[in-house]
Amino acid sequence: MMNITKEFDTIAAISTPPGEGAISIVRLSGTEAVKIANQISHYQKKSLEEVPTHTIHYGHVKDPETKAVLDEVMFAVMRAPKTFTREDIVEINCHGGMVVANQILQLLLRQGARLAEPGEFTKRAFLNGRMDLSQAEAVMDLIQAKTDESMKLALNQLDGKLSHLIRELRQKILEALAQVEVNIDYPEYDDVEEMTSIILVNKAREVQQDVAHLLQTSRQGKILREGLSTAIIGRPNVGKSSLLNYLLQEDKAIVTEIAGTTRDVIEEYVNVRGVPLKLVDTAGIRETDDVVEKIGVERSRQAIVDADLILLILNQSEALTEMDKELLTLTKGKHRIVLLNKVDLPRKLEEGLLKEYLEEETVLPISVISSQGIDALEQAIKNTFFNQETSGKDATYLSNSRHIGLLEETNRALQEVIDGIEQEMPVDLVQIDMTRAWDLLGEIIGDSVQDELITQLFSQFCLGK
Ligand SMILES: Nc1nc2c(ncn2[C@@H]2O[C@H](COP(=O)(O)OP(=O)(O)OP(=O)(O)O)[C@@H](O)[C@H]2O)c(=O)[nH]1
Ligand SMILES: [Mg+2]
Repeated sequence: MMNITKEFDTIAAISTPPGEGAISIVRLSGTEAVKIANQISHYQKKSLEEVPTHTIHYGHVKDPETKAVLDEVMFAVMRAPKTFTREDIVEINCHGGMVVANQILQLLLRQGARLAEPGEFTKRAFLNGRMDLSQAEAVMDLIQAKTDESMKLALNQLDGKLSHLIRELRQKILEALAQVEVNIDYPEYDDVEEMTSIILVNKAREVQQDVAHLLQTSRQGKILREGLSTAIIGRPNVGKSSLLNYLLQEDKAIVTEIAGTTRDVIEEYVNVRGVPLKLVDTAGIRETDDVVEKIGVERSRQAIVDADLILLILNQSEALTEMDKELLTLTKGKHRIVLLNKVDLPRKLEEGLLKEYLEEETVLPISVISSQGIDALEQAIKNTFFNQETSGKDATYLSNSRHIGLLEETNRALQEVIDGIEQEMPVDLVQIDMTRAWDLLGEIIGDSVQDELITQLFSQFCLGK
């Protein structure tokens, strides 16, 4: 990790999202940041170059050429190194709306700043040793976080929890490798080869266990990040779209008493008790000659295949139909919750008949119209994935697919160490795999990554971050 702040040119960007807002922030970072900001400031008391660091100042932005005043603003001046990028930073809080912010940005560019690339501020924070790669990725996750839980997860990572764990694992591997070197250099004992093998295999097993444990958390982590893909399935008219609307608390999907209302899948994100769901409303599944509906039905069947969780709706005010039975069979073995909707109406569904198709899943009587049973449904959704109360605070969930991929590779490299020793391969060959495991872990925190990867990763950020 580099500790010395490098000298880069001064970059500028609008850091707030495009669109309407009370304020926008234009940010500058680099050695010339304060100087450039000062050139466009009309600030009565003194020059921005003389103000103490980490202070905020009321003033105006003025075009140095035309002398026209553009906006009334606040200048926040933060000197290196205690800043996000470890460089000098000036943030100009101007009035909301893109016009003003853009004009200020143009002025800064004319004074010598360069337009920042997406993610370049965070990239500098990384290059200047302010954070490691997994922390930089957490910044991106934080921006994209869909729920409180995923935000906590990202914050944890930003805090360096994952990095800390990875460093510990690397340290363990390093110690084993060092021990091997010592043994090879000083072969005072006859059994040195055997001793070395034991050290390597034990360490490999130990680290492999930790890696496996981390990988186990990745399923939850991915859900927290990307949303649990949840398909609402059932024959026409059972109330699928009604349930989607209820959970979203808005009339997103069209609901009518006509069977076959929904023709295509509708996807929406919703947060149910901290679990982000990617909720998929589907066309009611039935035999149909209607061309459009037929395609919809085909997509519904695909949604069953793709879903992490299925909410299978039956209409309990009607007898079980052949299609219900087919759907019960089709979704068997998947994570599913069976919902008996319309309990506000008299029951016609035969309990005994239904039982034949059930396994251990949760079956809930609900009524979307009278809100009955929805609480229980929300709880059941939560329980399906978190057996106990989740606390983003002390959980280190792995959520980033790059990290997951690297840990899986690490796992394989460690397995090769173990297999190699068992097959009595020469120690120096086994050592190569052990070193590879160390390198792979290093890639997670950015200790051994190539430049292209870094460029590619940071380009996924939004502008101004
Ligand atoms: N009585 C009663 N009616 C309901 C309930 N839930 C939904 N409905 C009604 O059932 C009808 C069909 O609802 P939808 O939500 O459109 O059903 P769907 O499953 O999406 O139907 P398709 O899109 O045709 O597959 C509408 O008239 C709803 O008002 C309920 O809990 N009780
Ligand atoms: Mg519908």
